[in-house]
Amino acid sequence: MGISGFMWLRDVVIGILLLNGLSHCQVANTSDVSSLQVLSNKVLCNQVAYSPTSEKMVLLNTDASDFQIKDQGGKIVFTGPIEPWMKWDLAGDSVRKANFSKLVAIGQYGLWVNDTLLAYPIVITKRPYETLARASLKAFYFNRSGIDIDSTHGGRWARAAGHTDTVVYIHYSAADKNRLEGSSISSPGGWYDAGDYGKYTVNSGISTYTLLLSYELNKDYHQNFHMDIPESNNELPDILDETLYNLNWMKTMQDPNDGGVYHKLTSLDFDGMVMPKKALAKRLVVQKSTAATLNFIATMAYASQVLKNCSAANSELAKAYLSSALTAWKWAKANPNTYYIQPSDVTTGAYIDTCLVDEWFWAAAELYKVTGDKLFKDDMLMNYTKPTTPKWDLVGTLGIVSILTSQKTVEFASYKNDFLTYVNELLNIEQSSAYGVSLNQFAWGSNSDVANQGMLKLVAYQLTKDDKYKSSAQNDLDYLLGRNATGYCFVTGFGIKSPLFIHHRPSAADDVEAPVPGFLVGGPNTIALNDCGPTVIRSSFSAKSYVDHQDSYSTNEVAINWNAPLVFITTLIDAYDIKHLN
Ligand code: 9MR
Ligand code: 9MR
Repeated sequence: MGISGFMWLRDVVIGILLLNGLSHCQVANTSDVSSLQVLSNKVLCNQVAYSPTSEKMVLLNTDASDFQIKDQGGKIVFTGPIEPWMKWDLAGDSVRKANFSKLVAIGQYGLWVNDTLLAYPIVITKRPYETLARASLKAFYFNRSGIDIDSTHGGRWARAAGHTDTVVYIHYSAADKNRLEGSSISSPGGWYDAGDYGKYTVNSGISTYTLLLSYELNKDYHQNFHMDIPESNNELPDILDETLYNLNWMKTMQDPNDGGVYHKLTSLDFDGMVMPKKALAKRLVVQKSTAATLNFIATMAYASQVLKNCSAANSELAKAYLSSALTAWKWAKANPNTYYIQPSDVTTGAYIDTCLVDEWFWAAAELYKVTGDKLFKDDMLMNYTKPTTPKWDLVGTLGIVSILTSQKTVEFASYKNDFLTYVNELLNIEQSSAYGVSLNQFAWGSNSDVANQGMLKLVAYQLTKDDKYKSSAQNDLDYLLGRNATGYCFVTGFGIKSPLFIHHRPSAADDVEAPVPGFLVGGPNTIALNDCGPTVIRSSFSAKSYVDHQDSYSTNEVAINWNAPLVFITTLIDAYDIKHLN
């Protein structure tokens, strides 16, 4: 394409900006045409990119009958009909689908309706998610506690270490004859949970497991996948190095005297919005709990198996993780109802879960898989429940996925049927949804539900090789990258309209304008409508109830359990895209 094409595009875009005053336009630098970006509020679309072969669907708010895709020279390369209006009660509005999956030529395009440019650029490219996959895993590195993020690896977001956690006190709720109140242990490393500086065992479990699963189902890809972390030059894949940083911390959360696992390691109250180095409140481990112990067992047992099968990994470590899981199991059996109760002097995240059937199943499934001991199988059978979308307090499906992707799958033939039935239900919801997504309720961290549904669909694709599952996962990714009722691309550093003011202490307190990149924000929900005080009004429609405001911890925080399924789906889709190229 010649320079005149670019000139043409620039003139048109500037003209439109002046005449129509489109509400969501950004023109980064009009002298550099390649950085032009246009996003009208009449379109909701994936703002990152599509691969040539993927589904390509956007949502429009227009009465026109058709739309056009034009290349940078102004040539119409695709015309298609706009589908009828469909209402989404959760968003309180109606939209129309426009599909251009048949356009497969690589390029940067404009989306036009009635001679008006609504979105530019719509990108079709090889490996559209390579950078995003890398950034979403790198976010874990940025959230490491107790380590300097140096400028070689952290770039603009380099920062000094905080929370070395080599002296962590035993809270009275955690005290016993072996470890007295006020005595101390060492519990270094691990990731900060989220926008706060706590380290919570329960949420660490699902996050760590999800990254291990990403490795396990996509080994060849991860073998060559580097995200430039201090360990990138060793023999282990980066995703395992990153995961070990947290696993080794988790291991310290177990009391070696009895095998029980502390629920969390935090200060008594949330820190202010300061850098890690400036957050100096004393840190404590708080109460052992059955939930934390079961999450610990499942994660350690799974990790031991993954490491055992990885020749570059330390086999002694694999054994140590299994042995920790087995002693923790004894504690859990002896203390099956030790639910976490937030002590009155502690106000950090509670992660309370009082229904542990799913945790029992998951822990037993992982132990059965790795030991083959029938005792664990009995516990699995006793605690099996039908699949659901995984969450930090709903983990049974993780055990099901582990079984289905292992050699033990033949022994549990009905699981596959149950699993696919559930994923097919998700596909049915997506098919009949105005916004083309399976999500039909908005909880805290709604974006992670979308990402976890995408993960289940990709597991279904791995099991069946039926393309419908992959297309549906692409729809989930499109939702996260902008085709949602807020118009935001929900991953920091990506897209035309992206969160800038996340509830993330380092992003808030550093002197870099841009937030730490690669983080998926929690997303819309109506649970804490007033988290920014009375002056910030959020939509009462849950799908739209999101605000890019630093105080909106209920919609604009980031968290390891939300990023982990994003890593899973972006790395696996990127791996499929590589296969397609070969
Ligand atoms: O910063 C805290 C965030 O990490 C938690 O997810 C959230 C909910 O537990 O709480 C945030 O802390 C807020 C507290 O709950 C209420 N007062 C304001 C705090 C900081 O914004
Ligand atoms: O993800 C958690 C969500 O399901 C709960 O409703 C919410 C309030 O208890 O807490 C969320 O978890 C937060 C945790 O308590 C502290 N760190 C930040 C987590 C994400 O907001």
